[in-house]
Amino acid sequence: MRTTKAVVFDLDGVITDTAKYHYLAWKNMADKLGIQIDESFNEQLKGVSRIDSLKRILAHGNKLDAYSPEEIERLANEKNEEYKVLIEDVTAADLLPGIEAFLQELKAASIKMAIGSASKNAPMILEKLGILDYFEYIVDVNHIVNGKPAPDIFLDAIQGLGVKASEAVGIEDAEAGIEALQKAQISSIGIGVIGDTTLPSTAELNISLLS
Ligand code: B16
Ligand code: MG
Repeated sequence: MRTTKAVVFDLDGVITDTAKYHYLAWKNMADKLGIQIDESFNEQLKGVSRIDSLKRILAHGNKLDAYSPEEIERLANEKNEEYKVLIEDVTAADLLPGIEAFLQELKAASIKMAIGSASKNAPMILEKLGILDYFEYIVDVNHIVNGKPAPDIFLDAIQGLGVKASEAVGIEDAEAGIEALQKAQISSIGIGVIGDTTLPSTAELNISLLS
């Protein structure tokens, strides 16, 4: 008898690779602000909210104190407008390997599914990918005070699904996300990052990994 009743998915890096578009938009913003960022710095932004990502970029350029909260909000919106243009053409072809088959497998086994993403664009991206209907609950980060690595996003996800932490498994690609799962006492599958179970890619996801 399986004890896992629910799976909570991160979005970016687990279901689709939008990280490259986040990076492009942040890189353009950083260039405008006269701050150098590269792909290795970008690793720190994975799973981190839009505003916190911008603050990390400003801090990296020693410019955090140079901007008011209103200016930070405006710059974050500007980045998001460019990001939305970059993801305009996302389709089901952009699902990461094995994801659709895994979703079908979980659905057939009546395992509940939720999205625990830091992205405010999550519902729109899921719609473009054609997989919105698999998910019984999508965390609305507009109502979450503390983003990853705080446990709040994942605690909201299991509450939304009506399951206990011990009955859920979370899938994450970012260190901040694995830390959030640990704090929520939800066991983790790490994709390219160390979790309770660690996989090199989404292609290895399958139902037999769930206890
Ligand atoms: P948005 P995840 C995260 O998604 C991304 O990894 C992170 O780079 C991004 O800043 C964050 O969403 C917020 O996204 O600007 O669309 O609200 O990995 O938690 O699915
Ligand atoms: Mg992610």
